[in-house]
Amino acid sequence: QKGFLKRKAHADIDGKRTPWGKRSWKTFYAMLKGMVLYLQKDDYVKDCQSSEEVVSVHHALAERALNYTKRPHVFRLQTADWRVFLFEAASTEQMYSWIGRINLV
Ligand code: I3P
Repeated sequence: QKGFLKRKAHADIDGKRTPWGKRSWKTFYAMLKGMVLYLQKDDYVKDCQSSEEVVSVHHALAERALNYTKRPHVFRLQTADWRVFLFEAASTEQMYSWIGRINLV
């Protein structure tokens, strides 16, 4: 699973609220490989090692972010270490595809 996603950090480790100044939406080229979500600046970066950010989705939960109404097709990702991210997909179909793939891991 690969594609562009916009991400907003909502909570950091242990569920602490992500501070002001670090909560804005950022675009990434995302690749899910195994239990790891690699977030890259752009799709020309082919190798995962140069990823800007690496998020483990082992024991993570993805679900549609129904409470977040400012943008369409947004899903929420809660990690095992209680970080929370919101991800905006390009379509509802892509949103459900990401949710399904993340929860399969
Ligand atoms: C955040 C940025 C986000 C906004 C967030 C702000 O500011 O404007 O777009 O979320 O609001 O804190 P910063 O860039 O300084 O981190 P929304 O797009 O969801 O409004 P929030 O603190 O209410 O989450």
